[in-house]
Amino acid sequence: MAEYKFGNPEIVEEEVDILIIGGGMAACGTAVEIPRWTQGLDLKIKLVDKAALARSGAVAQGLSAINTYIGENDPADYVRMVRTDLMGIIREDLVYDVGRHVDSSVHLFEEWGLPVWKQPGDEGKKLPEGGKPVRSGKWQIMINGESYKWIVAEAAQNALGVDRIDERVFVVKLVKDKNDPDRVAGAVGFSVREDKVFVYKFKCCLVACGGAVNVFRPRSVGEGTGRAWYPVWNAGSTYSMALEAGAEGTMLENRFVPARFKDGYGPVGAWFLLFKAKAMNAFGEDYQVKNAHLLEKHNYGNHAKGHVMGTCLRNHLMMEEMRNGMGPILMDTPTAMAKLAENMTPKEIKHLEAEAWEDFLDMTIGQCGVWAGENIEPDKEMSELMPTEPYLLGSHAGCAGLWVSGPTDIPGTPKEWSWGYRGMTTVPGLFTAGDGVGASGHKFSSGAFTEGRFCAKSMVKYALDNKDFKPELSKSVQELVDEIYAPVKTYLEHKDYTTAIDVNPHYITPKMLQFRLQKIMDEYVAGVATWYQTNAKMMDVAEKKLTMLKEDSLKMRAKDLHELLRAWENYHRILTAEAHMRHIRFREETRYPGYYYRTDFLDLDDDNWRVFVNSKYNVETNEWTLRKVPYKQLIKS
Ligand code: SFD
Ligand code: AMP
Repeated sequence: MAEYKFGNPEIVEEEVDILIIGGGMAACGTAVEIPRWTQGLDLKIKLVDKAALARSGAVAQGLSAINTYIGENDPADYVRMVRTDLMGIIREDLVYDVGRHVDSSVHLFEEWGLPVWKQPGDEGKKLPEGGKPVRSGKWQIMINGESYKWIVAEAAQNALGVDRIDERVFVVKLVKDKNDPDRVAGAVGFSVREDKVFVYKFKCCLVACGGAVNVFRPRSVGEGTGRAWYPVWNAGSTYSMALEAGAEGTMLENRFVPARFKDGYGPVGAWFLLFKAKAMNAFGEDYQVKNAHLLEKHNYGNHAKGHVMGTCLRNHLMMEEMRNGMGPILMDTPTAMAKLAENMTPKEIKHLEAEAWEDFLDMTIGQCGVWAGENIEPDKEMSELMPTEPYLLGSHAGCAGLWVSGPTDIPGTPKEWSWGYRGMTTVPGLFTAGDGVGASGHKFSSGAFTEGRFCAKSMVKYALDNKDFKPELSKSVQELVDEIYAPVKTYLEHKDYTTAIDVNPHYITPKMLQFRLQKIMDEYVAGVATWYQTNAKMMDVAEKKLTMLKEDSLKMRAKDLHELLRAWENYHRILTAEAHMRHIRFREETRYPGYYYRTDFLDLDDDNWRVFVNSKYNVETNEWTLRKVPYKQLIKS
């Protein structure tokens, strides 16, 4: 086979006013909203996505529910639910802001053609016309969502126009301004299809590249290693690029360990909430009842009362069974379906069966593959549940992310939570949304999109307020290109040293490096290998190993564009992993049992730790600074 030749990239330079980095739910929200604020203005805008907009990000496969729709509920209650779920520490200003605006986003989705399930008699009636949705839970509504991302992306594309979208360009780093080192002025990336480097200059940008997946060793092995619950192609770019640019991170100790249908990673929400299924241990015992007393230990239960049992606490009760050898944990799908079918006609029963399959066909097709491959008929046989490897994210039942400026009109909000433009990080000109925003989980697809809309408005304002700002990059274009293509150079220089392409003392393959990262995180930073347990000593070892890994990452090779992508994804993962480890080590308590345990500080300690943990990274000196930031309750209990 002819060797693929590359290594001398064409350089594409472009100056815009606003750059949108990412093409997921949040970025599409920005794209859709931005024309509303730029009418009659001569602002240049560009959206750049590492993949194809129509199927990029977490919603690539579609979804079967929209998990945040307030409807008849009170946004203040939404804040109470999120606060309880995330163990008492959230930015209530941010969460409330999402709550009061999110429904209008869902109405847009429906207007664009997303089928929202309706109550009998209300079919054909849109939500704003009073059509009552089928709720799976208090906050969630059911959709036929296989084409959810297509629909949203099409609206984004129509709003911006195809010329203002660069697809298949992976952004590697942000570049500071030459004259004002506090602010960002550019971004640099490369095409994953052609030998091309893109250098953008801008007045401001949105970084909305989703959360971080494959930082930890996944449960899936061999050819299934690419399988995960969250999107494998979101590699922590949001966190690493922003942290390197000097943005303050918040709650990066938090993670999400979802309980999922084993091996296929099928979500459980619809089964628990809509189909009313129960989960049990292998001996038929309801572990939530059996282990309820565990909540009294270590003060975990302090935050379990009131509005919802926190997702991590549900995990905690389940994991106790697994640790004690009482597994497998089973989701009783047959009983749930039989109960629902009690008063149904045969035709309705068929429809119910179809819905059970569709829940996964719409968003996690792999789960249907597992059912089909293992001859599991969900109405006849139970399915195993399993807690997955940890993910870092800020939009689902987790709150890792960046510290952003909030709304100004919510009574009691500390002044220092709002420093100018809604959604801007602590770096002037750098905005984020969706998984990027920390301390405000449970936004899901609709909330992420809504946060993107907030940023559209504030970025336009920022661009106009800084009309005379002329971005100049702190590094030359050639320096940036050399940096990005360094793994290619490493490969080309050394490839002939050995006869086996993957074995070479001068380089490491991105795949091997990823294995190393995942092993470190799994074994020392509370991955599945230790049942999510760690302590300060283990993290000291992790620090040493991560430092060496970071050094070695400069020796990653890229024999083609695919490997160049993998190399930079891994680089983003390493920085994200380091932030996560340092935050966990700083927080000397176990705030999220079921997500991770500090075995040296097993108690939840509200007196000392009901605070945000914020961090800053200095890319020049490689130093981290962590600090506590007081939590403030804005919505009364
Ligand atoms: O069932 C770069 N989510 C669910 N949300 C719901 O509302 N309902 C559900 O049913 C949900 N469930 C669910 C969900 C996700 C997944 C994977 C499954 C099931 C299987 C969560 C939402 O999807 C999630 O909250 C939002 O999508 C978050 O939005 P955002 O914009 O923060 O992230 P994104 O959509 O993944 O987009 C990221 C984009 O960035 C691009 N990108 N581009 C350029 N350069 C780089 N370096 C980049 N790195 C990444 C990506 O291509 C993408 O466009 S359930 O479990 O509850
Ligand atoms: P999941 O499918 O697990 O991603 O969850 C989808 C939605 O249902 C999210 O809003 C979850 O918080 C919620 N959810 C999932 N399982 C439960 C449960 N057992 N009790 C309450 N809410 C749940």
